[in-house]
Amino acid sequence: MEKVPRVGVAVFLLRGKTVLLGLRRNSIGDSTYALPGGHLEFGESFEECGARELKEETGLDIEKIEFLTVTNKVFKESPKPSHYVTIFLRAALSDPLQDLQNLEPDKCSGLGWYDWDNLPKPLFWPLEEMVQSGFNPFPSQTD
Ligand code: 8DG
Ligand code: MG
Ligand code: MG
Repeated sequence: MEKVPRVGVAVFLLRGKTVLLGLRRNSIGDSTYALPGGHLEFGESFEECGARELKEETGLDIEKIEFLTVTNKVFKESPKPSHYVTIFLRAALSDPLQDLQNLEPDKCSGLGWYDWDNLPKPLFWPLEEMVQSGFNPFPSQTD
């Protein structure tokens, strides 16, 4: 396959002080905790992609989807190096009582809500870098 950058969309799904993370089973970032998300498909908006990936991976319906930031990363550790421009969104649950389901167990060995102040280790390295840089996905108090 031709070496080209691809577009990823990852979602900080926020519930109270917690965020949804999954333990990845993937050649990129295997056995690290990452945000739900996936590849932008032809014709999609970022928000449509985020909502679709959340539904596919977790069964959850989300709302209040907002753009947060974008990263540009080369993943040299995977068998075939890959390059992603990744769009980060934040969102809320449409209905807080929805069931969380791990619908892609071949790609994820477990999903859970984690306190932002006590994130699990190891985080997927691009996410770890964001956290280390002081990035915070929660709306600021002054909003
Ligand atoms: P798809 O077939 O469902 O479209 O893809 P996927 O298997 O769900 O893709 P993914 O690896 O979950 O996400 C696509 C890429 O986005 C990933 O390989 C690298 C980039 N990415 C980041 N940070 C994060 C993150 O925290 N979570 C996810 N899921 N992807 C991320 O740069
Ligand atoms: Mg996916
Ligand atoms: Mg995914």
